[in-house]
Amino acid sequence: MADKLSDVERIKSESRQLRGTLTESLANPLTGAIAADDTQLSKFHGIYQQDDRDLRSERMRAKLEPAYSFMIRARVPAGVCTPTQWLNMDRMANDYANGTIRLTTRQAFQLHGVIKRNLKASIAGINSAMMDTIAACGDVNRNVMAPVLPALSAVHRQVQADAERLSDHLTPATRAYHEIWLDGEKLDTPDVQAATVEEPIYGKTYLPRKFKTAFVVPPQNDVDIYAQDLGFVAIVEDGELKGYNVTVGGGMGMSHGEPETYPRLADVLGFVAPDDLLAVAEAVVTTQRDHGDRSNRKHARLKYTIEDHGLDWFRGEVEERSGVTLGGERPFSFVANGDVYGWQQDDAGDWHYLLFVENGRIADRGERRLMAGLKEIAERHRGEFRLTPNQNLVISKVDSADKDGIDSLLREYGIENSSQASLLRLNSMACVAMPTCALAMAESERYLPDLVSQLEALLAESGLDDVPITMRMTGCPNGCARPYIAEIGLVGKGPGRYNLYLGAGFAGERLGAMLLENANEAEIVGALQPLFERFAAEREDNEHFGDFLVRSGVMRRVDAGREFHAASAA
Ligand code: SRM
Ligand code: SF4
Repeated sequence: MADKLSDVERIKSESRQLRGTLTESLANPLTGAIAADDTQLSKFHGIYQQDDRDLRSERMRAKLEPAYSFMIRARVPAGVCTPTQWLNMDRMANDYANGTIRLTTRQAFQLHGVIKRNLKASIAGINSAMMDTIAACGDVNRNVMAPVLPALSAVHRQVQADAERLSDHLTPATRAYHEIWLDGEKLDTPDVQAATVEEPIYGKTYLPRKFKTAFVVPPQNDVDIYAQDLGFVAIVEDGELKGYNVTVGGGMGMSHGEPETYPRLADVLGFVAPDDLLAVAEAVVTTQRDHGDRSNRKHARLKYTIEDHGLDWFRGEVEERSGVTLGGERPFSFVANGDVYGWQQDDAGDWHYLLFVENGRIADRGERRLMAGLKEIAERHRGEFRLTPNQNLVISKVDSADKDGIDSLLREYGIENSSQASLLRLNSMACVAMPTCALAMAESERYLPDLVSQLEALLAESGLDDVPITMRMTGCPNGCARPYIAEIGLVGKGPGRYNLYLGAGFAGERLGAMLLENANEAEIVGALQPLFERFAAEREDNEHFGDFLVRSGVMRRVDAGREFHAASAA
């Protein structure tokens, strides 16, 4: 007998294409929360119910319900947004949220702290600037990522257009979003429901779990293609886009103490021509829809479907469903998985400034006034912005005549890269964690900057301050900042306690393994200091920290996710 379906499957199936009782929940004045089932459905609309964890015990003592508020995630396909959209997001953040904007690890915007009575106005406000939040979360394809620097590739525009095309193709068809948030025409009557066709790609119960897609142009792996459920690696020959290597089955999430869950790097499935892209992507999605595990959500991602059935079986399904025979993998290689900072000029003569945004938080802090500075830049800028997959921002398509003006604004607001950051900081990322994330076990965004300061000093002492090292922290093992593919990965275990993972590849092509479990700051710093010293003494030309740790035998090499825990225990 098949295993019992998870409760989220029931909620989706009874939801009438994601409507549930969201309208009633919003209208209920007695609580700042929405109904329990609706908290699952709201995710498909880009909304998470949260509560301020800093205030939890105080509110409990006062016998008050938790300080409920909502996180809203706005999709930005391929990361591109206009200055008008930026200004709109700035306004939403100030009018309805906590006055800051969060740039995410998937090129999207997040607003935190929106209370229930402001939810509808916020979503409508976001949509008023031609941006939406549908499918930013939930068991569907999420924001499709693409590289951000046109200067790095002659085929950039084509790849970006393909990413946007695929994003449109995989967006859910339900009208529930428009009805609930935008006062669209109500289609939710019994007659209309009977006539409503099911979602053409997703069906009645959508996917078994979240699904993530990205495009990349080698040699920069800025989207971390190996962490994606579905990836497209541009193959460029003689300056022409020939097509893509398709990758499948990447993912980061795992649970502490549950070795049957693990981070996994994607495999290359084969090569596809640009014209067949949508058919192949859709076949990957529907294969996962039909074969993904719907009983155990911890085993429901595409990575486990592939582990369980095998890559050859999966390729066969995709070829049969799409009618496309995939070609053999074409050669490619990556040099780094971070961002390339500063000014770059593209082949059309436009300039692009990749701006460091520490942990993606746009806020005014002391001398560094990112929120105010970017607002003024958006008011003057005539090009675009691009959100990067590493929580940074590109001021994009700047005319040569406007470049000095942007530079002086960056200086005036104290936000230019050179004044802010060491190489370690520039290559660091932290997930949100406390106080908003319900799943956080430890601090991340609020703590990483301090730890980086301590490690910067150690690196400088060892003469390593000119060596880029990737470092990522998350408040729990879900891996939202992709820590298992950073050379130094820290994953929250409890308050002030982290697992330390080392030995991953600088281009995100190899997993790290655990060196310390449940370690405090002193133990982490104490373990890294001698390794930095040894690295400085024994480093080969241009060798990266993760590569050194594997070459020197300090850490075991981990390529396959299923070996992750065994390597960590060694
Ligand atoms: Fe994530 C859940 C934040 C990228 C793996 N993630 C969450 C939630 C929504 C917590 C929750 O379910 O209640 C976090 C909200 C925190 C808050 O207060 O804002 C959250 N994830 C984030 C963001 C904002 C981190 C950031 O600092 O930028 C990223 C938003 C991306 C976006 O715009 O869509 C974010 N999350 C990721 C990534 C990275 C990526 O996609 O490249 C991963 C690892 C890749 C992957 O999916 O395997 C990731 N998030 C997870 C997981 C574990 C999934 C799994 O397969 O086990 C969860 C928990 C879950 O789904 O049950 C989760
Ligand atoms: Fe929250 Fe964990 Fe994701 Fe950090 S990694 S944002 S703590 S779910």
